[in-house]
Amino acid sequence: MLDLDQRVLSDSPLNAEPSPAALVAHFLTPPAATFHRNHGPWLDLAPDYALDVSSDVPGLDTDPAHSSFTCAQLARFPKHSLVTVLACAGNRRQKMSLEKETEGLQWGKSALSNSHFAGALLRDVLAQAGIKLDDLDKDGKADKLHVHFESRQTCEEDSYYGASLPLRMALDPERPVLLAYEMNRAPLTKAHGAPLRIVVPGIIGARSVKWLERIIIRDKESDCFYQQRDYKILPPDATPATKEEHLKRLPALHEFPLNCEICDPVEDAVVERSSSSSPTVRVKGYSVGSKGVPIASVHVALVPLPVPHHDSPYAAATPELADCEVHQVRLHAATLPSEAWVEAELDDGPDASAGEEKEKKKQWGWTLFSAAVPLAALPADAREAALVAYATDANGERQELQTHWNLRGVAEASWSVVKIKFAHEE
Ligand SMILES: Nc1nc2c(c(=O)[nH]1)N[C@H]1C(S)=C(S)[C@@H](COP(=O)(O)O)O[C@H]1N2
Ligand SMILES: [Mo]
Repeated sequence: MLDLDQRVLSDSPLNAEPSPAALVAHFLTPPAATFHRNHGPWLDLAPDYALDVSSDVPGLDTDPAHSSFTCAQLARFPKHSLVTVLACAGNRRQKMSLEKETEGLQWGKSALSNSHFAGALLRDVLAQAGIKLDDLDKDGKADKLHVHFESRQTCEEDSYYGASLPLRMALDPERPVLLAYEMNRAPLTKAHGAPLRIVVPGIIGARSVKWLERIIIRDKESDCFYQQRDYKILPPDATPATKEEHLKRLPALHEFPLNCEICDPVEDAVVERSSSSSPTVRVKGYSVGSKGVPIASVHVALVPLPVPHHDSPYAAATPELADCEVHQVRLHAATLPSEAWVEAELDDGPDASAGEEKEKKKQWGWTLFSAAVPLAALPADAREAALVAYATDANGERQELQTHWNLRGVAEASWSVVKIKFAHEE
C-alpha cells in the first residue's frame, strides 16, 4: 500500500484526499497530493495487455484488423498531451452536508487534481478502428451512439466498472479525450489506472475509467451502476425512499460546473490581527472553468460574523437552507458593494497564453488564485469572520451563488465560504 499523507475516507477500496493547503501548493498536482477515488480494488492487468475496441451496433462494424491495441501500438499514434483537472463529482460534498445531510463519502475540497497527461487521442484510435464522426453524421447515426469504457474490476455496487459518453461528446474536436499512458511526464501509476486510462477533460472524474480494458460503441448508455444509479443530480425533494424512482429517469451527470474554493486559510484557522496599519489575510485557492472556458477573475471578500438574516429563495425547495450559516453568508455577500471585493491574482501555470488569445482557447487545467484581503473594515473586537469567493469566466458567466442541495451531494459549486477566527491580545 501507499504511504499516504492524506485524509483517508476509506482504506479498502482506497479513497483519500490531500489537505487543501497541500493541494494548492503546486500548479501541477504532485503524486503525493493527488486524491484517490476507487469503487473497488486496484486492478492488475496482464503483461500481454491489449485494449479491445468493438461495436455492438447492428450495421456498424469496426475494422477486424484494428480491434485490439497493445501498449506498443498505442504508443505509435501521435502523442497528445494536456493539463487537465480531474474532479470527483462528490468534491465539496462536506460543504453541502452543512446545509442538510447528504449520502456518500464526505469529501472535503481536495477530491480533484490538476495533472499533465499524455497518450493517444481517442478520436485517432477510433478512426483507425473504423469509427469516424463524419461518416456517422452522414448516416444520421452519430447522435444515437455512445462510447463505453470498461474495466473488469469487481466494484462495491457492480461486477465491473464502466462509463459511457455520448459519441459526439467523446469525439468533440474541441475536447481532447485521451487514452492516457503518462501522468505528469512519467508512466501512469497503478493507483491511477496503469497501463491505460481514459482522461475526459471537463467531465466528472467518474467517466475517466482507470485500468481500461474495453471500448465498445453501443446505441444506448452504459448499464453500469455508476452511470445509471449514481452520479446524477437528484431534485431537492428526493429522499432515500424515493431516490431510486428518480434515478431511473434522470440524465447522467457529465459536465462539471464553474467552481472555485478557498484552500488556505483552512476552515476555522486562527488568524493574527497584526498591529500594522493595514493588516491583511492571505488567501489561496483554486478555480475551475466549465466546458473548457477559461477563468477571467476570482473575487474575495471578508464578511464579519454573524451576518444579518436574509430571506432565502432556496428555502422553498430545501427549508433547512433558511437558517444555514454558510448559505446565509453567501446571501449576505451577494449584497456587498463592489468595493468590498478584492480581485485575486490568477496563476494559469507556466504555459498559459495571455489576453485575447486566452479568451478564445479552451483551458482544461485549473487557475490558482491568491489575494491579500484587508481586515480594516472589520470591527476591532471581531472574533469571527467568513472569507467568501466566487469565480467568473471568459464568457462573463459567474459561479452560481448556491448549488441546489441534492441527496447524493454531487456537483457542489456554491460560492466558497471559509470561517476564520481572530486571535486577540488580552
Ligand atoms: N476502473 C475504475 N475507474 C475509475 C474509478 C473506479 O473506481 N474504477 N473511479 C472513478 C472516479 S469516481 C473518479 S473521481 C476518478 C478518480 O481518479 P483517481 O483515483 O486517479 O484520482 O477515477 C474514475 N475511474
Ligand atoms: Mo468520482
